[in-house]
Amino acid sequence: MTRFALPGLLSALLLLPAPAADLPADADKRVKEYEAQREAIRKKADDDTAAALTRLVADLTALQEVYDKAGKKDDAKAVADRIARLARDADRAANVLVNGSFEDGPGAAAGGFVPVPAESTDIKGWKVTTGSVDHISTYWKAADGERSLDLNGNEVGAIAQTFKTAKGQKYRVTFALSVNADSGAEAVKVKVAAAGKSEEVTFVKKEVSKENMGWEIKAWEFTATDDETTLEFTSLHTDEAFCGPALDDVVVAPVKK
Ligand SMILES: [Ca+2]
Ligand SMILES: [Ca+2]
Repeated sequence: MTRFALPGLLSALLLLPAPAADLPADADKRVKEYEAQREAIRKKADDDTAAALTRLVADLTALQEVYDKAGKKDDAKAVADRIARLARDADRAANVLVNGSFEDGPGAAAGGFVPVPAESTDIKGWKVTTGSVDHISTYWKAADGERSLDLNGNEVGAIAQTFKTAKGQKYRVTFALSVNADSGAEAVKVKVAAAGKSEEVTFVKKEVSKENMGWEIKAWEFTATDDETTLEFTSLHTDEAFCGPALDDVVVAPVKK
């Protein structure tokens, strides 16, 4: 073994890439040109894809209205759900939320959930703002990952997260909604609110079980009025104390024009 072979051998043994040799300036300039070009191509592809999605969402929204007016409620609902899923999948990489899927929290308890009271920040990134919520682990199957929420912990609850926003920018909120499988209600409502606007979103209970929660993806938009925005989900289900709307997989991303 010569002394010149040693560094290469060590790199191989340690599975480290051999360091690139310093390039002369003219060659380095040419490589950097290529890298800039590559980034521009990627950005254009991203922008074109986002624009195509925006057109698709507009077309599907128009179709949804047609089905709605024709009284074809199931078709309208199926189209709305697909719009939300397409938007969520496109937005996921740009999610501005921390822990939007509630995976980081108090974790598993004997009963498969942990009640989290008002003022608590035990669910990373979020603050319980009213009543209590349950951080669900094994009690039912999450929409995404292993954890989700019951927005009625031991009573009607609410949870909020504050994040940086660009004033005047439109943001899309998508989230998975269901209902506590133990609920006897025919439907539950949640209020989603941000930047002084809010909407009541309903989940109609059909054949919901702990194994198959029938999660629906909902979409809502708001325009930021400040450089910080608070998004809040509030249970409007006051008929039952312990069973409320189930929430998971919250994604917030700027809407590209
Ligand atoms: Ca989750
Ligand atoms: Ca509960």
